[in-house]
Amino acid sequence: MGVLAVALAACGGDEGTRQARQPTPIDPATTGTVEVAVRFEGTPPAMKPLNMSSVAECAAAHPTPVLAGDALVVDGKVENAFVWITAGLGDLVFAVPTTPVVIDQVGCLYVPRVVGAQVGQPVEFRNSDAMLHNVRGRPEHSSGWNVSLARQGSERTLRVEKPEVAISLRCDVHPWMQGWLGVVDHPFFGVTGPDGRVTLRGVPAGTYTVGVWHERFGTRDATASVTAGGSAQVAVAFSAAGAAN
Ligand SMILES: [Cu+2]
Repeated sequence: MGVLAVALAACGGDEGTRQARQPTPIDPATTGTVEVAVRFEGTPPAMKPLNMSSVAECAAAHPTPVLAGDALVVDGKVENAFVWITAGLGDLVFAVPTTPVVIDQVGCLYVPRVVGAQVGQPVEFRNSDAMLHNVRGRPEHSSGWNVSLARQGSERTLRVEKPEVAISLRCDVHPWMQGWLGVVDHPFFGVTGPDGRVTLRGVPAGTYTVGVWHERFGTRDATASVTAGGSAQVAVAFSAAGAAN
């Protein structure tokens, strides 16, 4: 029995070591911000109306037609683009937030549609609908999942092990449901709002590559040079030539 106890303790120790990596101390006075503006040049592609007629309770949740939500552009400002630092952070280690990122299911839609999380951060799937949903995630670099949220108020929390932008979220019951989860190993990420903008705060002074991902428009890279107390402006544009239809 003594041998078994030692073996189990060793396993637990390995796990603990990885999670106990000490965050690199960063003096806030040495950091700046990156302000990213994402635009679409030209006429954005149309969004198809979702056909929920096969499931009456989903259709009943929407008195007016619902568009797919996969190409939200107003006055050239792109909503729901995922923005993150893709290179330049070197060996810096960052604390993993314990506050969960919440992805709800409301009216047979993911809310929000596009969301970011850090590696190891709790990601909570919630069902606010009165009907069953499942959430199927098939990342390429981490373990996949298929969780069932049978009742209103059901919730399930998981953690993604490796960075990946972006992981597709689907529901087998309602084939129009589509969400996206961007996972990175640092805190410098965000999703553009209706103003097409994301602000990354507390970025150590340095030069970085900033990635922008959009589910239909593709990806773009830009360079940002951050100075202590400064604000680096980054403008990224998609165009009709690069958009998937
Ligand atoms: Cu569903």
